[in-house]
Amino acid sequence: MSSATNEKLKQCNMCHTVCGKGKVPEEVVQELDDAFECLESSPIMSLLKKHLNKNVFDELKDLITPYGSTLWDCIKSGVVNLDSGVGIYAPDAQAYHVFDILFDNIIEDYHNGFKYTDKQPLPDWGKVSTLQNLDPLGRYVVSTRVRCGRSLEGYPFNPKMKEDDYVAVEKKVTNALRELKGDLKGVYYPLADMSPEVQKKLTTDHLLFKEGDKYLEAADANHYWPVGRGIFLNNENTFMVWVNEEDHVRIISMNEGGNLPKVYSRLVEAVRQIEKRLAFARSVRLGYLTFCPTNLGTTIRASVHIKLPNLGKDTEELELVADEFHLQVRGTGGEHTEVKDGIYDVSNKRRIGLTEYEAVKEMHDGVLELIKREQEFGVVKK
Ligand code: ADP
Ligand code: CIR
Repeated sequence: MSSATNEKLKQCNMCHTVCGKGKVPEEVVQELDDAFECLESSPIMSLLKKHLNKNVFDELKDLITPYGSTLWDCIKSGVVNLDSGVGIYAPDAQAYHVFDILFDNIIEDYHNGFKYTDKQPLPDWGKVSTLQNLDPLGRYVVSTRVRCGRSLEGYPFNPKMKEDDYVAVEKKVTNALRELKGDLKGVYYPLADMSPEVQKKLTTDHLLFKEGDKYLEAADANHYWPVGRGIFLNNENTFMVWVNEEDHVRIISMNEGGNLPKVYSRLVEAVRQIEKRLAFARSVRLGYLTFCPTNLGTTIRASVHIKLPNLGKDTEELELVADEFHLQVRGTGGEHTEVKDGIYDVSNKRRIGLTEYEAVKEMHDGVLELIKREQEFGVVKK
C-alpha cells in the first residue's frame, strides 16, 4: 500500500471517522475491472477517462467510504454513458476524500486549475449594485437565472439515500421554506401529487427539473422516485427550490430579461433566510459539497438564455469568447439538450476557487462581451 493510501486510512477531517478501510465486495471488484477495460478501449473524451489511469485505478479500487461507497459508485455514470463530459459523481461527501487522487485532478481540470492545495474562499456575495442589467433594451437576453445547490449535513448524497432519508430531507427543507418572507413566500408541490400535464408544463417553462436524466439515472440518483422530490414555487414564478433532485436542495431565482441585479439579490436574500433554518454541508477546502464535482465551492450557476443570431452562425467565434471568459454554452432546455430557436444557455463554468460574487461576475462580464461581439459582428459582416 502506498503512503498516499496509508495517509487516507487516518482520521478524516471531513467525516470525523476512519476513511478508506473496508471490504469491497467481489462482484464490485469484477465490475470495476470491466469498467476500467471499457474506458481504456473506448475513444471517449470524458474527464473521467482522462484522469483514471492505471496507477490511480489500482490505488483506489479497494477503498470504501463509511457509507459503503466504492470507486464503482463514483464512476458508474461515466462508464454506462460514454458520452459523458465529466463522468463522475460523489455518492457521499466522504468520497471526495477517499477517492481524492481522482476527484482532485478532475476538479482541477474542470474548474480552471483549482489545485488540491487550493482552498475555497469563505462565502462572499459582494455588492449587488456593482452589477448591471445585461440587456436594458431587451434585444438579446430572453431570461436570467442564478442557482445554487446545497446538501443537508448528516445525509449522504442520492445513491446512498434510503427512502426514509428522502422523506426526512423533504420535511426539513419544506418546514424551513414555509418560513420565507416577502416575495419568496410560496407553495411546495410534491412531485408525487403532480399531474403529468402540470409536470410537463413546469418543465417546458424551465421552472422544474426534467425527469429521467440518463446520467443521474446511471449514477443511482433516482432511487424511490418520486418520493421526497418536489418544487417550491413563489406566486410570480421567479423563485423556486428544487427538493431532492440532483442535490438535496437547489435554490433558484429567475426573471424574464436581463435584470441580473434583481435576480441575484433575490437569490442572496433567499439563501440568507434559508441558512438561518438549515445546516448545510461545507468543507473548508471544497466549499459547499454537492453530488457532482462540477458544482462544488460556490455551487453558483448564473445563466442567461440569449439570442445570438450572428455569433450563432460562427460557433468557432462563440466558443472562443466562451473559453476566454470561462463561460459554458448549453442547449435551451438545459444540460445535454439542443439549441432551440437560436437561444443559447450561457453561464459561468467554474464554481470553485472564487467567491459567489466573482462567479456571477464571470457570467456578467462574459455576456456583456458576447453582446458586444454580436453587435460588432453584424457591423463587420453586413
Ligand atoms: P442547472 O444545473 O442549472 O439546474 P440545467 O441545465 O439542468 O441546469 O437547467 C435546468 C432548467 O433551467 C432547464 O429547463 C433550463 O432551460 C433552465 N434554465 C437555465 N438557465 C435559464 C435561463 N437563464 N432562463 C430560463 N431558463 C433557464
Ligand atoms: C456528464 O458527465 O456529462 C454529466 N454527468 C453531467 C456533468 C455536469 N456537467 C457540467 O458540465 N456541469
